[in-house]
Amino acid sequence: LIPWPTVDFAKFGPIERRELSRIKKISGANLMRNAAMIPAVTNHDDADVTELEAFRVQLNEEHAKSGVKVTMLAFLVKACVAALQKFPEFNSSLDMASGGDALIYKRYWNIGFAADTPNGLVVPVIKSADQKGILQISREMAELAAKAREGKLAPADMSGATFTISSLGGIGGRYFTPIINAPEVAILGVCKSRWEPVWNGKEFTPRLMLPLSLTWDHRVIDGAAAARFNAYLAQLLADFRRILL
Ligand code: CAO
Repeated sequence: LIPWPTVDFAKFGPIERRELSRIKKISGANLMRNAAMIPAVTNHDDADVTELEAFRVQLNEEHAKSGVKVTMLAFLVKACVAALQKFPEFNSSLDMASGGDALIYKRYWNIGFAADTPNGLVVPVIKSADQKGILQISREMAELAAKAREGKLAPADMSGATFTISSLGGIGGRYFTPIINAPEVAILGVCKSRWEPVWNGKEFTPRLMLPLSLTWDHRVIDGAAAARFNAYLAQLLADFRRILL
């Protein structure tokens, strides 16, 4: 590689130098390794969450006094666990002890979620998400996100993830290409849902569509499997009863 350009910016105008936060220094090195070393591809899709959003609003009305806010992210965690169970290679890691010649399939489902904090990005983990309900996941997420903002996450809160979700749904955007959190082999990026006219065979109807972006490690996963994973995830989000099948 040719050397990084060094420019004396002060020659062109006033400047100010600020040290990167500790979190940014650590995550930057990890992101650079993961972006450079993983042959990553991203598939984009949309999920019809019209009914799910209505259900979420209804749940929040029913639990208004409990102090728990049910979020779309909690449903995504549960739907991802079901998709990871159906497509187990997405919940695996390359066995680097053997030079990457085998896959280690994890029979536990711990879901990391990217949390934005004043000091940078951290990824707390919902442990054993397969064994938890939507209300418990929502409660734990709120607690972990609060700890993250206060800089109080312990290393154990941020370790052991088998898959990560990065949601920009509360902020905006359409699609993005998240970087895989090694040694995981895939990550789901989620953006803000919006009302769109969708053709139902007879007419256009207004549907709430959630943009999904799945980035996957091409050493482990093929494009067809990624498209199936996204399609299944979208099916679950469109009709959450399917999670029982
Ligand atoms: N579509 C539309 N609206 C959405 C949505 C979606 N996909 N996801 C959340 N929202 C809404 C919520 O319903 C909420 O609305 P109300 O305040 O009206 O109820 C609002 O957006 C804010 O949501 P939130 O951000 O507080 O909650 P969350 O569960 O969606 O996210 C957390 C929690 C911790 C993930 C989030 O605060 C955060 O840090 N996001 C940034 C993650 C990030 O930086 N990712 C990029 C990593 S790569 O650099």
